[in-house]
Amino acid sequence: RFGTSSAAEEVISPSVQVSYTKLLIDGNFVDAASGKTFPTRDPRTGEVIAHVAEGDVEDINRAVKAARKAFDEGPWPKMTAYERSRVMLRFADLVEKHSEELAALESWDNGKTYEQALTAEIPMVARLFRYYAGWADKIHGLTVPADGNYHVQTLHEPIGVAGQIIPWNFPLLMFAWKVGPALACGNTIVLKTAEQTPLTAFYVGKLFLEAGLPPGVLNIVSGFGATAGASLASHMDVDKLAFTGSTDTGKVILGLAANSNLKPVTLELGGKSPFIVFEDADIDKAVELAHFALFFNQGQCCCAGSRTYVHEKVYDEFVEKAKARALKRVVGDPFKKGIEQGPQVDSKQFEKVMKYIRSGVESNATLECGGGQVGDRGYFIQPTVFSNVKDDMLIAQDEIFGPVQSILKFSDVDEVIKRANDTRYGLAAGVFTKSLDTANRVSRALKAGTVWVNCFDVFDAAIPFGGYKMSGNGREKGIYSLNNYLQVKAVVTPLNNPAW
Ligand code: TXE
Repeated sequence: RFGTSSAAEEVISPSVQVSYTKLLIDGNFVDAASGKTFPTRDPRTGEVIAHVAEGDVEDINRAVKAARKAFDEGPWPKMTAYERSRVMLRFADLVEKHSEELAALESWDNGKTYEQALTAEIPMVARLFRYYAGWADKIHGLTVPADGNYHVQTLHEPIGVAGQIIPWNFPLLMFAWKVGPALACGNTIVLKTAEQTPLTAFYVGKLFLEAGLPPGVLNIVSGFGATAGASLASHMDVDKLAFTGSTDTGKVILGLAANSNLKPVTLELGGKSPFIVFEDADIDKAVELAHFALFFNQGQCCCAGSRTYVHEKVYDEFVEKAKARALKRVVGDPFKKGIEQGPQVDSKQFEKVMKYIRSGVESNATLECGGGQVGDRGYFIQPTVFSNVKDDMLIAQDEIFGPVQSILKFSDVDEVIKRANDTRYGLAAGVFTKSLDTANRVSRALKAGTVWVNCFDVFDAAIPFGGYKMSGNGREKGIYSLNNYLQVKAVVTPLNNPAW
């Protein structure tokens, strides 16, 4: 173990069984058409947790057909908005009722700590569905004062069958961000889970049926990206696609959508977010938040504060304290009390992070602490801190997606704004200062979808989230996400036309 915890041996999770491993299509759990399955593994050990149905083209076709029928024939889009919101509220209650099993399953499949899943993520899932249930009966168009003698109105209609492809870092939260607004607007859905973490989506799929969601409204297909994912992205009968994942895969998906039926695509992709500490900041707080901004969820956050810029006057003090904090970080079995960091999700991510650590060392950044594996099984990595990082180093440019903090030095405001923006990404940023003028100036100058001032990773169902530049397009959460799932129809009717 890296760091220590007095109570770290106490197991705090309930035992949980894997009850659902088949595709959810048209209200039934079914095998893949091919009969194939694939293993999902425990990141603590690499051992197989369960074999899960491996969806492919034929299964996506079946799921899209069910979603199409449920959309065209109802009852979902034809139910009153109030009835739809009631289903979503009942679902949120069921999520809360089953929160311990859900958190345990999420932790087992992903490696995140049980405590984090139980106290932060599952409650946010329930909150998000309640938030969007509240929107369901408040979505409406406008009357438009057009020239001429016409009555002009806009109707905000559901877009149809939504395809949704989600990643593995926050399996249930990503499910909620996608499914919540789509359902509130009256759409039907085919969702593909990430191959690393298929388990919890099936579980909540069952809860949705229990809540009264009609069959075919939400179809869940587990499987791989190049097969099931690509066939969803290129399907001619999918009306909209939402994706969260890597920038490279985002490009592929946009191409598939363009080359099929030009379905609109929203993308939430990678990031390399700056976390800027000015000389007047409360250094102890900034150290703690910079640590949290990077190491939270094993560093597997698209918005991780992965370029820590610190003013030269406080740089040495900051590095010393950041190193001390990382050395105290408790790494171990995510089911045990007091553990702050579990394993990376799989061997591929583990290898990727280790490769970047080697690259940091080779490019002569100073390795302050960490850099190695914890233990000899599973995918645990020591909390790692590099100082003297330069902008052109790979570790300052690429998304590492692991517990590796890179600390860079700056001297003035204009310089740090320029350097913070000098990246292909633009997802988030953090600004730490006691000066309102500096905070306002920098937050307006940064090209990022979210700027957190003297805080970080503050998420709320109502706050929009999304990227500038190659971090994606469109916004999720809040009122903004509704537009992704609506068509606007203008209806024009002549008034007092004698010919009629
Ligand atoms: O991502 P992919 P991977 C970043 C992070 C990570 C890297 C690689 O840097 O290290 O991406 O992770 C599906 N057509 N992020 O390989 O490939 C896939 O099955 C359709 C940041 O896991 O983007 C999964 O469901 N779908 C990110 C989803 O895309 C395809 C979160 C994500 O996988 C597909 C995750 C294809 N051709 C990784 N290929 C974030 N923004 O939070 C793959 N998929």
